Amino acid sequence: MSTAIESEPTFVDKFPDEARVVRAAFMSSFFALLLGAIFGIIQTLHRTDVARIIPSTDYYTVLTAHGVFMVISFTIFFLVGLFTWALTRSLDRPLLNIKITWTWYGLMAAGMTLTGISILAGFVDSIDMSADVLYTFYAPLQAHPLFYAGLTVFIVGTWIAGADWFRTFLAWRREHPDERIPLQTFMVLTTMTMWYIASSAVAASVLLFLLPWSLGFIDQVNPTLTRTLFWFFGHPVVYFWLMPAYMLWYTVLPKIAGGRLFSDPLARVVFVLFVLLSTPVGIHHQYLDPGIAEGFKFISMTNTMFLLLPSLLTAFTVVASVEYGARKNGGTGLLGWLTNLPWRKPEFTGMMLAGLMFAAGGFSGMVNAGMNINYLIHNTLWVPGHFHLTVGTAVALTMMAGTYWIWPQISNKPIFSSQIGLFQVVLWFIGMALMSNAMHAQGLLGVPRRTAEPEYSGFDYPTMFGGFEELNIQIAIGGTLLFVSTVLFLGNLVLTMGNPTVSGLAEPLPSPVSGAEDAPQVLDNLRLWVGIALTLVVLAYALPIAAIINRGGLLGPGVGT
Ligand code: HAS
Ligand code: CU
Repeated sequence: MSTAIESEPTFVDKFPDEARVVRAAFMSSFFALLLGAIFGIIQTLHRTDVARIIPSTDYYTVLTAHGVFMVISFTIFFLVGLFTWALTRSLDRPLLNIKITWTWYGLMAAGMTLTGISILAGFVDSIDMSADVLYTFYAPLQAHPLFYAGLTVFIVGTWIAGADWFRTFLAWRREHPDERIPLQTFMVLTTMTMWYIASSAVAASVLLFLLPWSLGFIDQVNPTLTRTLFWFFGHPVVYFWLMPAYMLWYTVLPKIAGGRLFSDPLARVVFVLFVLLSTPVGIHHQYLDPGIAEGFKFISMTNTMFLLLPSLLTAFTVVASVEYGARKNGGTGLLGWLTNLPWRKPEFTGMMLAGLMFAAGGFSGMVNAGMNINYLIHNTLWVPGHFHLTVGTAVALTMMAGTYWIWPQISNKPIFSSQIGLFQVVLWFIGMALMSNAMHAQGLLGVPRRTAEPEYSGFDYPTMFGGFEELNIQIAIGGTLLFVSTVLFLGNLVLTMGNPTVSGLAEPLPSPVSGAEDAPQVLDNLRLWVGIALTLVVLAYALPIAAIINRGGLLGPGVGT
């Protein structure tokens, strides 16, 4: 009895209503992960010709389901859960109105259900509905209106979530006029600022063009325009996935390592740089689009190279913070300190392996970003290799590892098995090392992405070893390990939910070595950053979009012209 009173309260003890929302968001996220994983394994085995349980005509339905459930549903539901936790925790005050919080969660869940139904209906021949447009849903591919309507509702849900957090922050600001914005709240607010700017373009694309076109109100659209609006959103969305992982690396990982964050000001600089630079780079996905002049592509490339900076700063700060923890715990030597880290904890090892993989993913991103080398790898399997390291590992593995740490905080239930957790995160690492390396290599051999039958044997690379077939086997084995790892993660979590509640699980986060007081005030001036960010967006996009509309018309060139 007395220990329960003496021990520090966990998040759920302090904020039971918010904790319920966080758990609901995480469960939606993990349900999507399960669906995404099932389609993932079907697809890996199909493409590599190991097992074909679906007809190749269903391949794009599988690919769309895998992509949408993984990168729109799994990642973003996790984000809203994590941000709700982080904002409430770091402001140390409840959200303004929990009914509003449940409303945005409900909208997101309803929207994603509609979109999911429209995709899955593609498997049922008797239903005249399909949405095989892939997760990059631009024209000329067209989906059933339900797909776009569901996504719209989902995105509106995220907008209300952002408003909920901003309003709660403003209420806190009135109570604490002179305090610095707490770091986690700063991360939430800057990420949402970026999200509002980015998602405005996809909302325009869906509401002005794709939805009316799919409903039959307009006959045609300008594909280059919808592609450009998509990528205006499509690049920053990758940082929307990444920022929850960065939040965990900056604010939780140093604590697990036994130390403290090295520098709060540097973390703020990083998030501000993402607000400024995430959006005016989207054209780096369109280097091969004929409808955009080279000069605009060059500007996008230059901005992209600047955008490497915040991630390189992150590599430095996060590793320095982990090293600080290791040295505090007796670590010595140039690399000897690495042995003084809690490698047995899945939350630690998972995040570190995710970071290590991200270094490789960042390098393949640099290759993508170079205008001339991009021509070599664009539309090849290299690109899925790249994004399975970034979103598929840096983000996904960090989210799983983070769950091992955060779930006890939001439920008062200890993790069922840390050993299974450790095995699971290592399995993910091995599976992804095999799969993504082979994907990169096949990409360099010229194997295309997004095709059900990439059979190259008998052509240029017929050899079993050191060639296409061997790489295929690596992809199949890697993909299978990833599936097993996901099942272990979810199983462990379900068993955790069955654990009895206990007390004493609180893990308060320590303050950074160099704290907010060292950060220049200007960093917290969100209005200034929004102003500069919008200016950069206008500079990068006004002329290309004007040229696209000028040449192709708002709704395409029109029949006969
Ligand atoms: Fe990307 C395509 C360029 C980052 C996701 N990217 C994609 C696609 C996706 C995606 C999904 O320029 C495919 C879209 C489609 O379907 O067509 N990407 C970049 C660049 C970066 C980058 C320059 N991408 C990401 C992130 C993603 C993501 C992050 C998801 C979360 N990407 C491109 C380009 C294309 C592209 C072109 C188009 C390709 C084409 O032609 O289609 C940079 O942001 C990367 C910066 C990262 C680093 C690494 C820093 C290292 C760190 C590790 C720290 C270590 C720790 C642990 C913590 C510079 C931070 C240490 C451990 C120890 C044991 C010591
Ligand atoms: Cu990009």
